[in-house]
Amino acid sequence: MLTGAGISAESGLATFRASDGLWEDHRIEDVATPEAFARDPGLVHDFYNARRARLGEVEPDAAHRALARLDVEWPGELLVVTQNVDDLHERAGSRRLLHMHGELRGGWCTACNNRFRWDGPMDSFARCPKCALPGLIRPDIVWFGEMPYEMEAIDAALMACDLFVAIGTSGAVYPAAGFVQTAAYRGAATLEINLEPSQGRIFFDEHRFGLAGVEVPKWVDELLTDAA
Ligand code: BV8
Repeated sequence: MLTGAGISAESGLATFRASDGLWEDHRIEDVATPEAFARDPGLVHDFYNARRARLGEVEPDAAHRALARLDVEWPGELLVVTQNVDDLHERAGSRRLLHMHGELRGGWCTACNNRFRWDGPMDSFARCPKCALPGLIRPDIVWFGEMPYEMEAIDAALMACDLFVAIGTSGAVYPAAGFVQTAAYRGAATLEINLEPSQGRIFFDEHRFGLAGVEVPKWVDELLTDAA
């Protein structure tokens, strides 16, 4: 399963490409690339500090909770790969979860390579909890041009899955946007649950259009009823 910003929209977190999207306030190049961070670390820290602070103001929605129920009750293999850097899936209770683009509550020391939890604001003077060097930590977020995390585990899951479901993603960013093609090529069934058709619409066998908070609980109910 692959989730994107649309699954957190009803929790109140901005998506990237909607009119209220984050990118509207900033050009991607100005905040979500290593070059942007090298050019203006303060701007990038501010961008992520605002989003990290927002996490304390929102709750998981019905779609996150439905996937957490599936995590508990589904008898077979299951993996949620999220492109989201929020913590709403885990706060809803999902355990079999991978953050392929990192996490807002994560920090990374570019001096000693230590990765650590970081809940408060981060700035250019903050010290690494391990090596204590100042000014060399960054958000543990995968920026454009950087390799997403856990790609081996994700590829293994794509090669083994019988069903691939994308929820709340526009299919605009790779390699995530290509996962459906890998799954479909191998003969897995493919389902898209989204407000509108994504850029990868032609690769999905089935579509359920509507709010994730409505469509995902319905789908999980059906899946668990059929599996019973
Ligand atoms: C890499 C963390 C290589 C940051 C993110 C040209 C062609 C193809 C590819 C490229 C290209 N040029 C460059 C590339 C590669 C590039 C890329 O894909 N660029 C795009 C713009 C073309 N990709 C990369 O750089 C990736 N790395 O390729 O590395 C490499 C190889 C070897 C060694 C080293 C490097 C890294 C990409 C990761 C970037 N980081 N996130 C942060 O969060 O700040 S990406 C970020 O944007 C998200 O994580 C997510 O992936 C993407 C946003 O997409 P969505 O989540 O889908 O959100 P969006 O708003 O777009 O859509 C929401 C959907 O939900 C909509 O469809 C909407 O209708 C729907 N919706 C809304 N509300 C609801 C709803 N649905 C249901 N219910 C609702 N209520």
